[in-house]
Amino acid sequence: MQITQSVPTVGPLTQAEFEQRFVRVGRPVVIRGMLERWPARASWAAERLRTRLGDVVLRGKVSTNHMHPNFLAPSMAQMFRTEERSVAAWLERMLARDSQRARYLISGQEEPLVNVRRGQARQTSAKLAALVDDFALPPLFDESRLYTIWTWFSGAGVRTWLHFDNNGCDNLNAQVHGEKRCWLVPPGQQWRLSPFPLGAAVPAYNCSQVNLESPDLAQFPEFAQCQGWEGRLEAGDLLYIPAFWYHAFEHLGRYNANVNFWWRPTETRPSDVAHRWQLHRQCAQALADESESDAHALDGGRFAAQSAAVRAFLSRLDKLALSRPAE
Ligand SMILES: O=C(O)CCC(=O)C(=O)O
Repeated sequence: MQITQSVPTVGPLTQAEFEQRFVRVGRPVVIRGMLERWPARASWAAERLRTRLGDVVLRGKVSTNHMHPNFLAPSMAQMFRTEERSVAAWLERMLARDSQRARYLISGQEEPLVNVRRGQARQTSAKLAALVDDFALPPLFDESRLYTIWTWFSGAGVRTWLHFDNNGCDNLNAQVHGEKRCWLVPPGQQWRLSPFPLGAAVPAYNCSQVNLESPDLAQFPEFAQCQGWEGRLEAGDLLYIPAFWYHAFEHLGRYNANVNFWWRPTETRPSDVAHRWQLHRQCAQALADESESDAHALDGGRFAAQSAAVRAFLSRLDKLALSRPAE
């Protein structure tokens, strides 16, 4: 991948400025200086978290190496393995002195902090409820559009795999402690990223098959021409990831704590990724008659249960969605 742009860093913004300069045009940005008053900047330090939540048992991710998920692992069970242990035990593993520490990641996928579903009251995790008073919703989007809030805790060396958020939402990711490097890829570049095909055995249709850290260009030659953005998040920064941008992170701090906010955009900006996501959702709904699938469920699995004919049809549509755009 070629890095053609750096994610710009700006100072505090009003909602109107943010909307006009970044959301409307779907451009990423790092916003600095808007989290100064958050108690979490002190109270989510590893030691304080251990004191406050040490005995709370949480489910978290366990990779075979530092990649989350590690799509190079030989089985799906290893790619998506999770385990339960106390927060104190997770922190001990994440802060260990050896490289094993990068095998562990706590994310909201297993325990969302807050969920808001259409027409329903806000649901807060009973286990993590103590954390909700430690931050404020960034005053950059309408609260009525909030979809979900997740927390993320990790040690040094973790890398999350290149993916787009399959909830269709805009995302503000707050770096509370530590540091991260991020890579963002605009939706128009999707055809160069070779996402896992719809209806395939690995249901992660929102993840690239390419290992960003060591791309196999013989298998994915188009990736060499892919044009991406790179950015850096320091403690106190807020990263805006527009809906349908692919993104991946490298966790640089010895201890990293983040909270991120997804909200439903007022309108879906048209893009290759959005169209393919809509195709997936419509097929999923038609097949399973679901009202609203879970935000990050890797729900392609349900296609695998369908007949070979349905899967072949989906895969033909998907090839069209992923083909090289006309010049
Ligand atoms: O922090 C990370 O590694 C992943 C964050 C992410 O994927 C997100 O905010 O959507």
